Amino acid sequence: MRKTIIVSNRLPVKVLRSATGFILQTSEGGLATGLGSIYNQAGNIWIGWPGICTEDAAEQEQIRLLLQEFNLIPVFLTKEAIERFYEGFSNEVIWPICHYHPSYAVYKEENWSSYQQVNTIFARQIQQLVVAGDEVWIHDYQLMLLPELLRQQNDLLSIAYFQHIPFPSHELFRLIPWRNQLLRGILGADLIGFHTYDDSRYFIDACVHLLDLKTRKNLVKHVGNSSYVEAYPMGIDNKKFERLAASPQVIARAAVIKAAFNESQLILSIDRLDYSKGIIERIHAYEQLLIQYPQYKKKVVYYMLVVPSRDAVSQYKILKDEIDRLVGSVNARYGSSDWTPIAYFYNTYPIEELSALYVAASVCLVTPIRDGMNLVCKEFIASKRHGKGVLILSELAGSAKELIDAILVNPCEINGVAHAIANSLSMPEEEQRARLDGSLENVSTYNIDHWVQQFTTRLREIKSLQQSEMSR
Ligand code: GDG
Repeated sequence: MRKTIIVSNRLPVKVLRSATGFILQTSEGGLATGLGSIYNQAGNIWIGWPGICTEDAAEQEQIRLLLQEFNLIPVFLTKEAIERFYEGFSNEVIWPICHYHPSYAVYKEENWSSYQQVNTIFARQIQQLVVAGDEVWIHDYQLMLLPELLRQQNDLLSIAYFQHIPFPSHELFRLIPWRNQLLRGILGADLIGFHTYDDSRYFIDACVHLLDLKTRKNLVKHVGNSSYVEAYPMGIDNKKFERLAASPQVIARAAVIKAAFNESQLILSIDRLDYSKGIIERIHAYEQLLIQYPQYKKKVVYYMLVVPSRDAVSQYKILKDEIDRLVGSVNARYGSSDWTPIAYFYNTYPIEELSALYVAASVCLVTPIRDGMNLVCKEFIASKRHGKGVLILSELAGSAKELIDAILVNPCEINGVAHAIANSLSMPEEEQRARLDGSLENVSTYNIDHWVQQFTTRLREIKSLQQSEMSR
């Protein structure tokens, strides 16, 4: 029987040491939920790094057994590999280039070697598990070389690659010294997916300009294979966020949060610590709101949750210091003994707390400089089936292509964002509801199940198309 293998850098669980051995911490992320419908089925599996480094064979065996009953298979990586392949190459070359920050890219041969090695480790492990006809769905930019490595080993696999981050213009991608190997790596897949049509076009352009390949519409032709390159905007588990938002516990918690801020209107942002998320620009925009619309002083609070991420990478440490400094400066300059303009938290919260924040917020500010999709804005919308609220969304987030009823802004236009916040704070309730309903329709229809369904159906369609072409 044909099986499906999901592959990602990280498994949807984290293995933690406990007093008696190891325990699993499950991920509540949308991807884990959506793909649950696949890997939880008997015979299917998910392969990835379990979030812990150990070179002890007995410990590895213990972890393997622990994961096995959830259809999860660990790929063990050394600390050095995590530093070079993950932090050094994935997050210091591919991430900044794909997010239009070329000056943050650090090109080191040893990190590139590690990236190749880790992709090869994944390929070897998968090779032991697959048979002809199986489907392999590879997730994200840490594994760009994997499709081709698998294709070389087994021509009869159905291989799909989905990239969760943007794909940049070929003029940027060409800066990467190993750009052609990366492109060829991805092209091992039969189906290549991005969140937006633009990203898919940029990828096709890169294949034309950098590899000199021929294309026909969304089909890229190359030696031995051809790949379909298409857009699949990812959705969320909307029902989960609707359910949470309607639960008495979350409603009560939202009331407590609002009371803690003297019933001020809350402006909310939630991002991982990342320079692509536009956090610095957003603080400047909020400061402009306080300068240009002083009537909002003591009437609003900017609740800013920054989730710790990649703090071993130097650019992230610098960003964290800059945020700390800027928040301190705004609070010191505009605050008073009875009002702190920015409530800033550097923490990870349980999903119930996020839900309470979505419910309590009057405005949700999602203003990345670049974002493949951005799920926070969709979660905010799903949490607003009842009640009111306004979403301010960067036109540079993939989600802006779908959530056209949000207030769309250019995150670098600081005054524009400040005006958008002011307009949102005073927006009539009927307009808020109409905009929310428009977005809700999108978020509910194109949810995570729809995304998984569309993508996997298309992969099967492409495979049977290829088979009928071969038999002709
Ligand atoms: C990448 C792409 C693309 C945040 N804080 C907490 C927490 N979260 C959850 C949110 C949301 C997720 O993390 C963040 O997703 P985003 O889409 O906003 O951003 P990235 O992490 O950069 O994700 C992005 C995504 O992949 C999917 O393809 O949209 O463009 O960059 O779900 O709710 N969850 C919990 N506690 C927190 O404190 N439990």
